[in-house]
Amino acid sequence: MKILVTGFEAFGGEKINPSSEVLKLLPNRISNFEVVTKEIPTVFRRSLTTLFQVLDDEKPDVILCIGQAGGRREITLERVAINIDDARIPDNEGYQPIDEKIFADGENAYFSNLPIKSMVEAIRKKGLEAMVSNSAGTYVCNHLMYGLLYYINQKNSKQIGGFIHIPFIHEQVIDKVNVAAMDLQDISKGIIAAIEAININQEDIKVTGGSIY
Ligand code: PCA
Repeated sequence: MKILVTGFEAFGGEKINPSSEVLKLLPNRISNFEVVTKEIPTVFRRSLTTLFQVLDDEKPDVILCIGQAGGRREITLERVAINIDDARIPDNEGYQPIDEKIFADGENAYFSNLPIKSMVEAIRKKGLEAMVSNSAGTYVCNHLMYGLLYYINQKNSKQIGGFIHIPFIHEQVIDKVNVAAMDLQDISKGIIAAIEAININQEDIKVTGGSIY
């Protein structure tokens, strides 16, 4: 079986994006998955043309997209992607959509079909903070996750996929006050544990991932 893991290029004035750095630390095999990686541009339109091209070329069984959520403490497993682009800052090509649908013929939202609860638990077992997130935001990460699930839905494919947001790494917060960060090695340990928890034929575990906001 094959898993595609994607990360994003740096954006918003940062020099690096930990989601791309983590790709370099992944082994070629994780449990029974052959691992393929791809860096995605932090650009609304090109993020999806790039992703769809790799999906067509590699035909992975599982797709795990990763992005940076600066300010979050935990590795977060996204539950849902919504059909809206509402950019707080322009993307890397200067485009800043406000309240635009991603796909006119898409659902309002798609749920991740990864076993997010099992993945959270596996990361926690490594001693790292993890939780379910109920919003991937309205920027390029939500756009990519929505596009991925739209693609799977349109093709009626058996692929499973979803999105993980990761915190800043320590190097990124040296000049920031009171902003959470995680060690890059720990993030990669967490991602590997999350991938090991993916079993295509098994239902997710039933534990709470709820939060008030
Ligand atoms: N994070 C951004 C886009 C690229 C990334 O790594 C986001 O959360 O939308």
